[in-house]
Amino acid sequence: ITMKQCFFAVDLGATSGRTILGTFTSNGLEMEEVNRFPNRLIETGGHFYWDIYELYRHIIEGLKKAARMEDVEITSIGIDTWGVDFVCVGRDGAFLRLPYSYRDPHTAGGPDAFFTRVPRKSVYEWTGIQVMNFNSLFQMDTLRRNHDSAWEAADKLLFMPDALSYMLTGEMVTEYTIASTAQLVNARTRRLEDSLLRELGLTQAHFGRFVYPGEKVGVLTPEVQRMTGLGAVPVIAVAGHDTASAVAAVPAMNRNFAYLSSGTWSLMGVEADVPVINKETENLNFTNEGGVENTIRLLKNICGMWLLERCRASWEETSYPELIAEANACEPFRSLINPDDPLFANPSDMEQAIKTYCSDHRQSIPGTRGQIVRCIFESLALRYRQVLDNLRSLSPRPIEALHVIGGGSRNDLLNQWTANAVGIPVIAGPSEATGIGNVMIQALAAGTAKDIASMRQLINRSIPLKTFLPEDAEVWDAAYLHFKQLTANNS
Ligand code: LFR
Repeated sequence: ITMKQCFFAVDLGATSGRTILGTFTSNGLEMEEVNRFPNRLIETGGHFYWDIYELYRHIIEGLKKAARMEDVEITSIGIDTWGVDFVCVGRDGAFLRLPYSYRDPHTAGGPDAFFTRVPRKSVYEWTGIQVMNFNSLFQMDTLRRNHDSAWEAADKLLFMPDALSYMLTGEMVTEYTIASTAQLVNARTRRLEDSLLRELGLTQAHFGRFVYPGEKVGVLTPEVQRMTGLGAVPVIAVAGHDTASAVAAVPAMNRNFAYLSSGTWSLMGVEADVPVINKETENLNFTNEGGVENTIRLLKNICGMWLLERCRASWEETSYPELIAEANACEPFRSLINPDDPLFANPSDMEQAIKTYCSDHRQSIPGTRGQIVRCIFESLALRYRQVLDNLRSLSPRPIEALHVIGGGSRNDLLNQWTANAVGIPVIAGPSEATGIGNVMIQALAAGTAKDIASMRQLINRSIPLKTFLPEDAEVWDAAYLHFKQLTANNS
């Protein structure tokens, strides 16, 4: 029997996780899901945590299942996750507490507290990272100020993908793309910035070996080998940040595009060759996160499907097609929200938060589920236009198309509205971009693939994409004027 050379991708989002086997065949890239599981916030004692042990258990289950598959040989394993969160590790190598979730409100006011000691301007000039309360820099500074016991006992800090690779291999690394989300990496030197570490009472020794996408972390420990039935399979540091993996998998044939990575968050941006750090990007709070092949992801976080995911949780998880159909049947532009209003960061009742916003802004209050969903989608499409308008002036290249990737790219209605709002073609897919990007970096490391550009073309050929052309320009222009007034004081 000939064995298939497979790459095992672990892709963890803030709402769900999955493991996938990726194989290069004569038809291009084939992806097969191994297991899928929810990832939930755990609220206790006034804080929100992630259960990293539960995530690990699901990964082990996935590996076990893959090990039992016929004709499958796992060449390597790669892990990507959401950004910014980290684990404190004690001197004996044990985790000191479950990692805090970036949705924990303990970082409220964190940036301003930090900027009393280091000017905001310097932090932005070094890192190029958008200021958001939950960046690891401010999470860490909050723990430091609060004399958090895990923080005070920590010998090492591991970002989520690196912490999971450590559980599989026993080796500690700090991977560049995930570290860049921390706001601790200098965008130009592409290393941890000492001036920032010092303010937190840290040194480089508090972190694992610094690696770039494609470097080997280690091999499965004997313990993991025994549990899974696999051999000493290597674990590769992929682009550990899920968004970096997703952007690697944009199926673009040239570089004149913007992307929208659509999941719990909507990340909209362009690919740049060097950091774009200037007054304008600082004022508009655009970020310069580390990408694959030395690229920079110049982008902005937009609150994305989180708005709907949270509503759905109180609607007995009604299916997306059903909710989309209900939205489509409602009156257009009845009420709009600013998706990035702090009200929506982590409300106990999202539906109520949306109603409150509409009433505070003297608009019709959405009453039905369809009206709520319509309000979310129309507002997102208009917010995409606003951010894309800003991107056009910041981008080093013209923007001729918008590639929508990730789970949200399966939403035809939102894709069409996005095209209507932004006025350029929207190309939707692949929905599993993050997993594909993860596999791509492993393939590069194994020498199965040459570079990102050629793999993007391969994805373009092997995965069906849908194109949406702009329609109804006048109606959307009018709605956009209204949206701009609503959001006049935010960037
Ligand atoms: C998307 C993402 C974003 C990051 C946010 C929080 O999954 O990684 O890029 O800003 O989650 O970590």
